[in-house]
Amino acid sequence: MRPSKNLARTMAFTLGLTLLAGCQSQPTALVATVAPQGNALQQKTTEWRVASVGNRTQYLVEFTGDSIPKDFKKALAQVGGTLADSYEGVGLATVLSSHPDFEENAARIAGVESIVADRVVNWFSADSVQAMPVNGSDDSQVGSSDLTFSPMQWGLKAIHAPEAWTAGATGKGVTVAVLDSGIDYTNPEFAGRIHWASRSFIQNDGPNADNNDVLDLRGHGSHVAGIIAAAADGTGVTGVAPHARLMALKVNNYKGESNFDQVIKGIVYASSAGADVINMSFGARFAQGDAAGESLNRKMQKAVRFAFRRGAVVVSSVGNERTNYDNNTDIRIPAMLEHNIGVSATGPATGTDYDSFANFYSNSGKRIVDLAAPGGGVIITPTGISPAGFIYSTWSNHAVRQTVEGMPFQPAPYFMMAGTSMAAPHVAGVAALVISKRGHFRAQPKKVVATLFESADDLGAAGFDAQFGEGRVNAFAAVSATKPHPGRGWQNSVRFW
Ligand SMILES: [Ca+2]
Ligand SMILES: [Ca+2]
Ligand SMILES: [Ca+2]
Repeated sequence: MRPSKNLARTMAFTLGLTLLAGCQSQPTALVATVAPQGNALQQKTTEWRVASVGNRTQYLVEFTGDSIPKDFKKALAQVGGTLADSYEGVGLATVLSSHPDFEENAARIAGVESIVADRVVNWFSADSVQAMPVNGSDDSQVGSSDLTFSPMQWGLKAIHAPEAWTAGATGKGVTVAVLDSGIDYTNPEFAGRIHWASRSFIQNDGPNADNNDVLDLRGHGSHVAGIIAAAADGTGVTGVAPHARLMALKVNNYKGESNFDQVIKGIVYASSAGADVINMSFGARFAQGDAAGESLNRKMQKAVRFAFRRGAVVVSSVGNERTNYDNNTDIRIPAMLEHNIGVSATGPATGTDYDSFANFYSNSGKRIVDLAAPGGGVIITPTGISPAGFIYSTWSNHAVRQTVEGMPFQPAPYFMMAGTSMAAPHVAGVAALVISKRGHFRAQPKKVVATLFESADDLGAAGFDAQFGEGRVNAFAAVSATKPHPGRGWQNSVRFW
């Protein structure tokens, strides 16, 4: 077991700036964190502790098939275990035991493929960066007194979202599940579009929290949700798919922590409750040779494969450690999972080039990256870092005040950030646009993915490459694609992802 005392000190993104409520155009806090130079981040794996309930250890069981063997509960009791949850059709179960030989004995139960102790991780910890206060914000660029930040939303322009809206694709009728820290549903940006099946899988989240509440006590989930579907109402920000419905599934607490079971529950629940798209802007990294880490990866893979079979398009961020995963054999979850679109980040290095690879922080590697999307860039000016490179979105008015890597977190309706956490929801939003425009693509993730891949704008090295994958997602081209690839058809035109 590894120490957990540092789990809460890390963060999900590389840069941030708060726009406080009621402060009009004057941001009262401008704090950015910048990745250290060199390779300091590259050896970092995610800290963890074994998941437990009271004095019982929590285990994840994988079955040889997708169903639960009929006598499993009884066999479990015989070796000192209790069934906590089972996922029929997925082939997974969560069990508890305090018996010292439980893992060994349970592995011998008929139908059990493998069993592993669950881990609590901080899903944002691999993104840990060094904090640095930055002065010299250009207030004239930070929106106007009516809190309209649309001129700052370069990401929407970069992916040609406005042209997609004009073409009639707005995400209407599509549900996007946001697996994250919850959503601040009190923000008018989400009014009337939070799915009734939204649900929390986190207990005791922060001070005074209602256990069943999906209210976002961190802000990260609300930022992701706003990128996907903030209202096109003339104020604040606009999402990529402003008419999409959001299923808020809280699987990370306000510190960013949870166990694998909670994330698996979120994936299985989302796909069972009818989510068309699932966004996961978080991740964990385990070293090659970490057999339990590899086993947890396989459990998560079963859940993602189930989501695929149920018709959901699964999207995740590839992480902010500035690491090329083609140069290592580490386990990156969920980015490396099959049937999951791994998204790297682009960001402006100057005022107008929106398509630079975000080499300040974005991971790369053909085995994790499928597509690239705006995540935010670092524009260095004589007076500091310009806010023009960030991604603007909603935050949470209920965020718990905490200091993460020297950066103060506080309640706010809007926030600007950078990271692959911001890139993935741009792709999730475009997937929602494609599904809304082409109703017959609903529940056919392969066709949606083929469309996203084939319509992406190729960047960097010609064709599929380690930084941009198939290229930077293009919303207008994606919703305009009307035919399968000539001679190949939808089913064969997509690279296995
Ligand atoms: Ca808005
Ligand atoms: Ca390329
Ligand atoms: Ca993939």
